[in-house]
Amino acid sequence: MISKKALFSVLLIGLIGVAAGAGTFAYFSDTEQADGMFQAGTIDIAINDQNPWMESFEMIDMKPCKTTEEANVELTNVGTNPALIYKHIDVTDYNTGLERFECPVTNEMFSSEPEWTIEANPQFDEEGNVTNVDINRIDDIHNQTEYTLTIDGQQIPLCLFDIETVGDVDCNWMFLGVLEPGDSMMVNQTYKLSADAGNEYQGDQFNFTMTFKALQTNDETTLEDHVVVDLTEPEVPLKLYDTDKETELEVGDIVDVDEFWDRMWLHNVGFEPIKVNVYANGWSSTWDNLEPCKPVGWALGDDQGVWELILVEEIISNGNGEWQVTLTPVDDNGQPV
Ligand SMILES: [Ca+2]
Ligand SMILES: [Ca+2]
Ligand SMILES: [Ca+2]
Repeated sequence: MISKKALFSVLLIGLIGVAAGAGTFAYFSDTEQADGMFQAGTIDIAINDQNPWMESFEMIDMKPCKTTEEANVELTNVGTNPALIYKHIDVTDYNTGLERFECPVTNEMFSSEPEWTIEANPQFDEEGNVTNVDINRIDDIHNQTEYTLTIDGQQIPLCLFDIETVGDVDCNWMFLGVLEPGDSMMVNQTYKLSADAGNEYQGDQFNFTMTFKALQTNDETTLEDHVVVDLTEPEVPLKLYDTDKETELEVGDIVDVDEFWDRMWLHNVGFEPIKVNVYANGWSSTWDNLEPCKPVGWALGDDQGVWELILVEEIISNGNGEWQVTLTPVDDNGQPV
């Protein structure tokens, strides 16, 4: 049995249906339609035409001042989007490396007798027998390995970021630039054992991994902490430092040289070698080929006690990569003496 209320509803709907069908209108119209597809873009790099990258680098028999090994790679953006390119070196392990010499007291292995002599500090009796050793391993050879980075033929002045050795670059993500789809970037790196590396580094070895990462251009968070390698040539490639590179000097600065001798440093922070002439009250000196990141120092002072203060008067370019630094002795009031 249908209730009264339900019956009323059914009737009302029937009536509306009749009303709608009572008049029919025509309208002009047009519809356009296309098939759609959603696909994510890609971020993908290939290195030296390998994707994935399967190379490894082995640098052996390195000696102070001797060999420079290279790790050169060509990075290609094979994805569909521009990508931020980063590089990372991680020193995973360092140790004594070659084991050719056995400590006569502890039987520990060293690379050579000279290395053992330094690291074991042996004591001898009158017959020349080793009586005691005090072993202190010095195997941090990554801190003695000088590192350079060149991108698309431009050497990067890593000294600007306090990076000189592999130890300095270890664990730093470095931003190398943006790579458009299809474009390539040449990244050349050199590894050289420092001229200061003594016998304690004989045969020593470090292992490392080299990683390149590509990120979306709007990704500011994945590698928030990184060093930006600036590829623009600085307007002034020359920096002048006071004693032991502690303080950078600028035009107008006054250096106290009454401590008899004071050291000053010239530092090329540009990409190309430059020529620098330094003038100081009749004295002059020229550095013909000041390499990037190879600071040179000289002693500045006056043993006759006439110069007490030196004004950095001018740092100017003479054009063609030639720079001039003028230093003027001044009195307490900053007036030339
Ligand atoms: Ca890849
Ligand atoms: Ca060793
Ligand atoms: Ca060692």
